[in-house]
Amino acid sequence: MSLKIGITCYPTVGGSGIVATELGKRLAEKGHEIHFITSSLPFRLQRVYPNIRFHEVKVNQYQVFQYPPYDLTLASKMADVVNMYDLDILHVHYAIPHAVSAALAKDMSGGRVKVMTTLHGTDITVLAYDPSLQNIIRYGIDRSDKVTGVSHFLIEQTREQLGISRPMEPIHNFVPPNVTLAHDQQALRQGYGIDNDEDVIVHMSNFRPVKRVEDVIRAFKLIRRERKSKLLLIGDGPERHSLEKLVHECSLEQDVLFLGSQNQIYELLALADLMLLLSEKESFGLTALEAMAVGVPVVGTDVGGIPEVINDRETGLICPVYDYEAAALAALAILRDEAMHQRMASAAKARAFSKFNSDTIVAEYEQLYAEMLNGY
Ligand code: GMT
Repeated sequence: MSLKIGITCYPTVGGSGIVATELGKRLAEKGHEIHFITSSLPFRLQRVYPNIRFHEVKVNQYQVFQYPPYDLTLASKMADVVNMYDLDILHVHYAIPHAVSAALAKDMSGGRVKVMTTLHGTDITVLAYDPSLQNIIRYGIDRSDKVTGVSHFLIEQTREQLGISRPMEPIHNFVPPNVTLAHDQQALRQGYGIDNDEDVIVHMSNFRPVKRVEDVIRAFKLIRRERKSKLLLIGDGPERHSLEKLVHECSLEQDVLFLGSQNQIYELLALADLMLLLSEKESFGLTALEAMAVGVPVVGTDVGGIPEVINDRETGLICPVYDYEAAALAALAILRDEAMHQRMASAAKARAFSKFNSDTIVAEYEQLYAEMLNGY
């Protein structure tokens, strides 16, 4: 059955926006009518889909408002779109404000539309610790018809942190069933000045303090002592300047490449022999999965949902958070042993496609949509 689905997310760079956009695209390909109700066009949309519409949420600035009321404008826009296009479902990504705006929109539009909220992480692992926000997050979750979280860890955390007992379903993030690379990888390596005998380590994030990119650079410094290698840093964010300073202090300018935010991430990830993801908080770790999808093993920390993505000793290695020396040793163990590296690279790709394949995961969402519409 073809459904009319409104999707709201943070459309700028970030895992939750990527997952929401990719989900919208897959659902559109399966014949559903998708309406993105967001503050700007989701950045991963990239091509035209006749059955995807975009509804921009624009907050007008009136002097009377000390703070622009984005949440209310969003709710009002959601209600408009529900009424105008007769939506079956509002699927919102991130509890606040999106789940709360959706609850209001549902009330405003007569209560028929169903609301699904997908929790992604910082809405729970950071914001739910703030007493001034706990009630509103709990409200958004309780008023949703279905709630999903991107890892078992996140569901547990939500229960513990907010004392929520309602059913919540873990649905993991996903990657496409096959990733095709457009560029000649050898030419790309040369373009970046990577010699044939060099290892390539990659890290990709939004360079926020929780990502511990500093640990990535310190671990790389230790790896670099033993092996000729380059570190590709993909992404941008508040710590970039201080990280560039750190690279300078470590005299690593020749070997650490800041690539900034990028769109063609699979082309870049595929250049790497290994990914480092050393976060102190991570409800899932989409970047690790994206690396695995192109056969790159990952050294990740033992936090949040990372161990649900990386199978320790099979598709990479798990090391203690804040211990960049342990991360460097783990990376060296993989890089030194060609057979182990090959085995982990193949296992990473196989796991990405068997367990986190978009076909399977999107079908899980569709199953929940059907249950929700049937009143389960
Ligand atoms: O990690 C971030 O800072 C961005 C954040 C977001 O809201 O997009 O990512 C969260 O959602 C991603 C997609 O589900 C997950 O892969 C990330 O692990 C999660 N981030 C955190 O939990 C810190």
